[in-house]
Amino acid sequence: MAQNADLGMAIEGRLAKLRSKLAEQRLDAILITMMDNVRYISGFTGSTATAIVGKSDAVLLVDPRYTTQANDECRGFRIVEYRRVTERLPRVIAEVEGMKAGSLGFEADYLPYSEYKSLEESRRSNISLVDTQRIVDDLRLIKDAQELDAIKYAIAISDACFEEILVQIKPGLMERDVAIAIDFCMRKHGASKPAFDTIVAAGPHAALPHAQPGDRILERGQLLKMDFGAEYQQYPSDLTRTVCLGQPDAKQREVYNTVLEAQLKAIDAIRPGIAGKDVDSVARDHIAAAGYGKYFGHGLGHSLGRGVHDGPGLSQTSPIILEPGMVMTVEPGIYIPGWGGVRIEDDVLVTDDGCEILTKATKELLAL
Ligand SMILES: [Mn+2]
Repeated sequence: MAQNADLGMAIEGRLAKLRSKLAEQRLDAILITMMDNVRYISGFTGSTATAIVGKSDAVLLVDPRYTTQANDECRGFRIVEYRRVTERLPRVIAEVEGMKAGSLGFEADYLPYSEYKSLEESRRSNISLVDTQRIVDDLRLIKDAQELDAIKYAIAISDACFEEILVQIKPGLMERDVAIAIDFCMRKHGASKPAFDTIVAAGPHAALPHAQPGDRILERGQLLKMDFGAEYQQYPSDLTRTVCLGQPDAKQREVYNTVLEAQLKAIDAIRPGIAGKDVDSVARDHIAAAGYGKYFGHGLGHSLGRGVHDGPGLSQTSPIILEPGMVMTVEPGIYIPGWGGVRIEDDVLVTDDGCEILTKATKELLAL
């Protein structure tokens, strides 16, 4: 797949932002080993590569499987082929512009020890190694136009599949029949693959937030929770809906409405400048006030990007302050052991003055 003009422009923008971060942190270059970061900065779509970005230089090291592909996909990068990365890396670094006696940042959370050891050789040529954290990861929190296009397309695929799947769901099917149908539908609509393992959980099984679809038979009167996403051009969507097989009873209605109200309130609070943990509190307080506080154990949402769980999001432990261009999932849930569970999840883009709900699938409590 040749690199299109939009992606080429996006890569230029990402490199410019990264270089200004390097200048801020007085680094002459950075070694990027985390694959999602490598793909983000270079446009490479393969499984293995290492990037080095300097003040004017950008190098991508690949093994022979990927030389042709990298030359095609990563126009702004010099492509270097290696047999053993630990042998090639120190030599390549020494050749990078300005690295004769410079400081090289590396990703402390993602550099294999064997590669770190090979880098220590480069100390002999007066290169100092500086451990960094989240330089590229933090750039990735704010999506550019190319990324948003891919995310929106992925969301359109999962939205379409939710609607198509509804007519197929009926008592007597197994959870995994529904999961297979969802995955097939997403591929048919252009997804390169499911963005993560599809969750379909019926009745009491839905009390497990991350249940695996199995042989359980769907029965009339059960709630059915489905959490799935499409991957499109390496970006995911993430959608959860809970439906009822037949008419919901009073408790099912009450739990569903509590989750929905919590979700709508939280979405309403999303705007630039608010802390991720405060958005989480809005939903959590609502669920607690309804008496279900102890049944909402997980965080309200996560950053959605090249990875499905793509960095800190909306939770009590998140350090994040929302900024325009971030994409967050908003997914409160109530999970009652022995009874079942409800989760409702949308993907939301933080805008200049609030947010835009990117997910369009209905949130009405459907009785199938
Ligand atoms: Mn999610």
